[in-house]
Amino acid sequence: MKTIISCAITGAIHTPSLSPYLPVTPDEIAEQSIDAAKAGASIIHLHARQPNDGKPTNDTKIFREFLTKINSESDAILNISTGVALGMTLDERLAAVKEFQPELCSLNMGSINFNVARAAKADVKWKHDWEKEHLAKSEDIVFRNTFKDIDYIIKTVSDFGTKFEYECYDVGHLYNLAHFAEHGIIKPPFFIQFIFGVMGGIGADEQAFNVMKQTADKLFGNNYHFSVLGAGRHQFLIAELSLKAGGNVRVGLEDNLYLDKGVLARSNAEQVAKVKQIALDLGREIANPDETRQILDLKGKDKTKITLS
Ligand code: KMH
Ligand code: ZN
Repeated sequence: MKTIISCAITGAIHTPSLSPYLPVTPDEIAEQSIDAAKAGASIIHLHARQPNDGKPTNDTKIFREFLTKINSESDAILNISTGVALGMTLDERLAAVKEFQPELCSLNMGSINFNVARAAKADVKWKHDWEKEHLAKSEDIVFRNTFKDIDYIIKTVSDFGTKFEYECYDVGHLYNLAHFAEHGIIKPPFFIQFIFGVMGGIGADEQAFNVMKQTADKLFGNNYHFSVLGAGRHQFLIAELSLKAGGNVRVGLEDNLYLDKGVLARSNAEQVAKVKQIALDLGREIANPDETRQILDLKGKDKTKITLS
């Protein structure tokens, strides 16, 4: 099976002062997405930010600006977050997916205390008032994804034919996913993102990888495809484990600002190029967007509502 590379372009975790290369405006997000696709990513995972200060937003006008631009210049699969940002209501989180009905959207498979408070202690000059507080307060926020919330997102989104990137931060989340599968609420093939190294979830090492993989094999047999995401410095180590085991990978500045120890990535495309080379060196081939659509059984770009108005 060919390798699917996903790239998560900007997210809602990192803040602009942590890296000058984090894309913030719609033009920056579009440009880095197009370049990441050219570098080998077939899936582009997207959040939006306010252009003036980089604060995460669910504003669909801002989403429209970059979604249409990426769509006109790239054939990549656009994947819109339903996590959006800590502290938003479920309906706020679903606004963009409802409006644009993309081929893919994220679905977070459990509640966690997604703690990035350590980053508030970074030795940087903060450009915007909101940044430090945004990071610091995460140690006391539950990223809420109850069974009822998950069910609500599935019911809302399934009418659009949008499929999911199932975000699993710990082993229990795989069992949560199995619950929805067993009740026929979701249908295979399941595209599962194993997430390692987010504080509040499982750690990022080989043993953790094996636990997630073995548990998913037990629960989903041949009915799933896995990808991995290692947060921060764990990104490429975890990617390599997945590639060796026949899996897929997600990189991007959403989850890691660096290319190497102490070296900031100057773009998302740099990280895509690096992971693509690791994959090629391991003898893996890279899936293009249409091959990825086939593997994940996606509805196709023409069936989304990503239009100019
Ligand atoms: N940043 C990832 C660890 C979402 O957008 O719904 C999780 C994520 C969630 O990408
Ligand atoms: Zn995300």
